[in-house]
Amino acid sequence: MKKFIVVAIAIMMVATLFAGGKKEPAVEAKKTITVGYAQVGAESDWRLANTESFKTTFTEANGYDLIFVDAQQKQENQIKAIRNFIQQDVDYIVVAPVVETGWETVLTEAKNAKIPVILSDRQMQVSDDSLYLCWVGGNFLKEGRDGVKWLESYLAEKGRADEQINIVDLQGTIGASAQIGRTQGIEEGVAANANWNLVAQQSGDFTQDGGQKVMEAILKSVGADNIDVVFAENDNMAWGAIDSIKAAGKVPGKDIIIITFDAVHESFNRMIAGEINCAVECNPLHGPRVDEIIKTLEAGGTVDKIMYVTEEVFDEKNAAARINTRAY
Ligand code: GZL
Repeated sequence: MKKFIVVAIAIMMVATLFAGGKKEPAVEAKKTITVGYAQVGAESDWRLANTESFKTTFTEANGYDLIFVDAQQKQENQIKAIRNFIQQDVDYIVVAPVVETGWETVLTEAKNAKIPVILSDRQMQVSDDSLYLCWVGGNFLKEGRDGVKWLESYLAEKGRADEQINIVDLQGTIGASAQIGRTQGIEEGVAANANWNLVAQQSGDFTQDGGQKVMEAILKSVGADNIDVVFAENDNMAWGAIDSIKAAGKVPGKDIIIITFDAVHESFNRMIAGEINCAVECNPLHGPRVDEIIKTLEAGGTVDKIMYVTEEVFDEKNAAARINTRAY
């Protein structure tokens, strides 16, 4: 019996040795995906949150090598960045196009180099939409319409539905999707309400300084007493406009209704403080969305051409309840 056990143990040891010595299949090293990202700039708090969302998603740990370029709101810088990405033969090019037109040539160069282009945030107008793979972002026309809907119900609630309402539209960067869509929504609202008058419309380029300076000039030309509502096509312009409104001796949120777009954290603070009446959300957290698109493609899947993100409307009534649920 003992002999048998000894032999059995010897056989097990030899088997283990061979099993242990079996050539393990080489574990394929995970491929690092190189992504070139041509960002608009750093013009607003929304943009900073958008950039942060990409930088915290496209990390080495998540399998990426991110080449990030801040184009300082200049299309020629974005085009130069895209050409550099092509030269570096990146796996994907991601662009948040500062304006919608002027991209055909450089997108054709990317197509010829067989590098897929993913659009995030703003859109491009191209004759051949095969020049980009897909787009993910906010529905800017709906945002504009939602702001108008909110104003209609707010005025009705205050018994001002039939009053003459003088409106200022502080536009974003002219030609940017967010400006085109929000402006259209606002202009539709003015056309649909005979007692609404668009007394001034000018671009503040999505910056706080731009909002402050343009609003200051409009207050002088139109007269602070002749303005009932300001639509600011992003938060930073709203905050700048509020400084000018205060300097003109008016109370923002009371004397002049303020409706803004983006709804970043600071605008929640200002809604709670009563300076902003309504903030229409435009969600900037596109990093994980683009990551999911790329991972789907890498796994051989397909993605929709146009993907809108869901967005809400916040105002002085729900801001306090929602501020702590906000991620940016
Ligand atoms: C909207 C984005 C706009 C924001 C601004 O998706 O393109 O650009 O509304 C930002 O704050 O500057």
